[in-house]
Amino acid sequence: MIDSQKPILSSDDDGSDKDTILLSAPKSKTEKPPLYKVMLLNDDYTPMEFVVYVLERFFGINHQQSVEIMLTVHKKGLAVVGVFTFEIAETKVTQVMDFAKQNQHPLQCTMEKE
Ligand code: TYC
Repeated sequence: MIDSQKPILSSDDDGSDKDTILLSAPKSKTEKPPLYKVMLLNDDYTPMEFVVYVLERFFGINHQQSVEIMLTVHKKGLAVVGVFTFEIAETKVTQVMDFAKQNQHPLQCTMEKE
């Protein structure tokens, strides 16, 4: 048999799996980042117009949709107002909470992993 046709066998390549190494699949560079839902919670004191303004100013939602979302929170207790990457979600929550505090409203804004 000519050399180039010889099967290449290492010393422990005996068909057992004692020398098997399991590799995890490499992470794709196009993998999506985890996403976070930002939610507004209802309370009995924050004025409806203030919540509408918050949705317009911090979430870029138009007036009509902001009214609808505010009413959903008012009736159901909470609503998702946007989905963002961690840093952006955290920034929105901080901006809303700071703005509510400045205006002495008890409005609560939270985030949760999707
Ligand atoms: N429930 C409030 C009221 O009757 C309105 C409100 C809506 C408060 C949404 C908070 O996230 C909220 N004035």
